[in-house]
Amino acid sequence: MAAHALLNAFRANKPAFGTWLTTGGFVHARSLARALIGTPQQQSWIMLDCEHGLLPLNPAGATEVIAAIHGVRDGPSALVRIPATGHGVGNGSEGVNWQIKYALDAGARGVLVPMVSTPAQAHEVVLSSRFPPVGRRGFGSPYTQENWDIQTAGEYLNEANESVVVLVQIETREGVQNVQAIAEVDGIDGLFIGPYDLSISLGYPPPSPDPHPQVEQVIQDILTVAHKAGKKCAMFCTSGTQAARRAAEGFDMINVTSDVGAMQSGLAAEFEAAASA
Ligand code: 3PY
Ligand code: MG
Repeated sequence: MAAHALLNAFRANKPAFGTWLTTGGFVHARSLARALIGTPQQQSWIMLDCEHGLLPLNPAGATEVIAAIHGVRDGPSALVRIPATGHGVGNGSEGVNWQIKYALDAGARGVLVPMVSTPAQAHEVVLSSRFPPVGRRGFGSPYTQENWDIQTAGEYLNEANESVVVLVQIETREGVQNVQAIAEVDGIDGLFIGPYDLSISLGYPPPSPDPHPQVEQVIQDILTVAHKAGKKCAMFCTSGTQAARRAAEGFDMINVTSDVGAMQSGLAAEFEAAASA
């Protein structure tokens, strides 16, 4: 089986901590993926944010960044958040379908689809992410297996349906109303809570840094529903302190920081230390 730190953590029922990647470039992604190698901390995944980040989804852009991450021995799983949202499904937009194809053909170990609000939208995500007979993903990329470090396209075909992680974001009012039915869709591996969109769609201010208490209640309910349906639940955090709390609450997958956030807070800490001399 190809290296897949996120899936290993899921299977071991251990919290999978990860990082948001918001800017492109091979060297930048490689540096991020290597950052914790040789330390006791494990970065289980890196999310290429092609929704709000400045990363191109086109095959060369995503493929090179995924290759940079997967070239690190014992490194994190590269995942892609696609630009299209669940709202496009069934509304004449093919975005979700072809963007999942680009991300997975580029070798991503999983996909995250923003703003999935109905079980029908979640089912479309599964169909686009899984090969037949489970779904209707097309087969034929000449490159994907290279980015999975396996030899042949046939081996990839055998492994992909079991190993590709399919996540949908719960972050709309309608998504909250339908959360149980979404969690029960076969082929969805987990629900990923976006606390910023969730807050504003429910009429509350964005987290600063923690969510409003009413939103917090909804977050805890989503966690319960996901686990009752036998699915993983993921949470977006912006600091290690928040992430530790979410892990203690039972979240399975937790964002700790972003490339830009880590750079800025690292600079701030070092300059503060320098100025104190
Ligand atoms: C949100 O909080 O809305 C997110 O999508 C997190 O990335
Ligand atoms: Mg969002």
